[in-house]
Amino acid sequence: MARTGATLYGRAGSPSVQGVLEKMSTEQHEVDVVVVGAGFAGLYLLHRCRGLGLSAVAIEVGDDVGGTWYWNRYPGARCDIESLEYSYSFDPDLQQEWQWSERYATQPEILRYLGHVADRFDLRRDIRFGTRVTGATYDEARGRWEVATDGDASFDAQYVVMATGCLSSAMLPDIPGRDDFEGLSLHTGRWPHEPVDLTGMRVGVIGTGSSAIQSIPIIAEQADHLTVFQRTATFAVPAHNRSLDPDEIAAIKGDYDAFRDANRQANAAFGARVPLAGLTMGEMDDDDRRKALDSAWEWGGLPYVGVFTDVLLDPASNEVAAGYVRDRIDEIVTDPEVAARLKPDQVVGCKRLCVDTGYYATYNRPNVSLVDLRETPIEAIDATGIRTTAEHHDLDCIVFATGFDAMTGSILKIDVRGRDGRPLADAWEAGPRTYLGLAVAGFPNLFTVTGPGSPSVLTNMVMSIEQHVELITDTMAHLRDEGLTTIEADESAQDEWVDYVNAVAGLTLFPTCNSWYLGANVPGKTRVFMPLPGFPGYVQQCEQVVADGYRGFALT
Ligand code: NA7
Repeated sequence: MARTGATLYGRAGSPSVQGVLEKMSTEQHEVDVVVVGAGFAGLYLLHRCRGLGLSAVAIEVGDDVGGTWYWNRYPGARCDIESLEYSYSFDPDLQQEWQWSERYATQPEILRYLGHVADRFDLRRDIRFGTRVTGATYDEARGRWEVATDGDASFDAQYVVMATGCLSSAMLPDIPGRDDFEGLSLHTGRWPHEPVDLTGMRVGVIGTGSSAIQSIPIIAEQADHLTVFQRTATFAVPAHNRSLDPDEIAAIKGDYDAFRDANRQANAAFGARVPLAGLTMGEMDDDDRRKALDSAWEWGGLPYVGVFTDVLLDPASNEVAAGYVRDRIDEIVTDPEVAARLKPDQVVGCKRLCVDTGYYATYNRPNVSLVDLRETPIEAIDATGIRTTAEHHDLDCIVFATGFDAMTGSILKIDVRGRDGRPLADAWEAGPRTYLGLAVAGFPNLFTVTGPGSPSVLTNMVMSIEQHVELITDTMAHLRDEGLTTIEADESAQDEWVDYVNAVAGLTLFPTCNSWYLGANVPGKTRVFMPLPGFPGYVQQCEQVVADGYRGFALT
């Protein structure tokens, strides 16, 4: 079979310094708000700013809207939150008119949806596509941000809002010889836009997180042979994806507001209609536990970790939920040795649960093999494949399903400088520090949407994004109406918030494994549990902060 010799994962790499200098801003634009990114958050920010009479521009590296859904085009890419929930609620007409076709939307369908939103609200005219924000410097004398890009414009703005997404900075592992591979190298999070045909290829997939779990069954159907390189076995619960029933859609759309409100009251802002018992494991007898586990498995997907209310709090409860999945793996996978390797030994839900379609069954195919990197680690990649301590695997294609520098990666790629020219990278050296996941002391008028310290990735992101965008834009309007110009988090409020987030996380089992929630997947990244569990409580705290006259912020 032919080798392409192509290396596609570098597509969105940083421009050269020379390139930046040549393009150095010839035009400077004054706006009220610079929004970084044009995904779910960036689009809604533009719409809200416009509605409030604030001039805003969104700057987006991609050539179109979509954010993470623009880049993650790997085979099988789907959202793990149901489509009727993972969509904007801010416009009644929009949510009525858009027709989702499946229970879990595919990446192309979500991208079409975001394209529709951009057109419907005429947002594209305020988006600079194909442009990367390289720096943002706060000018204390003027109380304004100077925003530099790699394009032909720079911006002078009162506010900068990081709508950069939590999972947008793709991570390539530092494996010796990685760039020597002469076959096709792909990263799931930077998948090419043109179709990739893996037919007849010997494909290696590194990683077994959500992206791998979704793509492996499809790659296995195309490839001549698929070898999966697994470092940590993963828990996957079936999606039971299906076409949406028109009656089901009509029932939800008949009172969409009530459906949204119920979800906002749910701990993770989704799944309110899932028939879970709402009991701890200890409150059920063996029979009821078994029924609850069967029913959660049959329902499928992320709500599985709510099978008992204490799954993420009590190790004994967790072990029962985890053991059930391990038993299912034994039932699905025919080779007992392969089944044993596929069984995770960590806490279920500690790393984000995967939602699969035929993942474990894929290992019953004769053209699929599993390499356990705990037994035989990768030594190197070379021109023709991957060498582990046991053997060399000849490959035509390597798929890096190795994840992201989550939550902080994309923000810290930008040279953000606050008061006294202090880099954000310094302020966050010992891990990200924010107030409410929204603002950073020393960085006035800078906001982060679903930033570290907010519920973000532990929730339905669209609900969290809407809540943040509304809070941020209402705050800007409040300042304007009060004749104020600057808002900044107090250092002491921020310290208290960071301690609070750590304390809440410490009550859970989340800090017990090497997850991207903790930054543990990025070599050298400080281990800090970044998201805050619990959406409704967080929203109440934000509302109280505003009711108390923006407690914890200095408004000047
Ligand atoms: P994830 O969930 O971070 O998964 C990355 C996978 O890659 C995971 O299995 C890692 O193993 C593995 N990995 C990372 N580096 C290496 C190296 N050097 N060698 C071997 N294996 C490695 O990313 P995804 O893109 O799948 O999903 C991210 C989120 O997107 C997901 O949670 C959903 O919210 C959507 P590890 O577990 O670290 O041992």
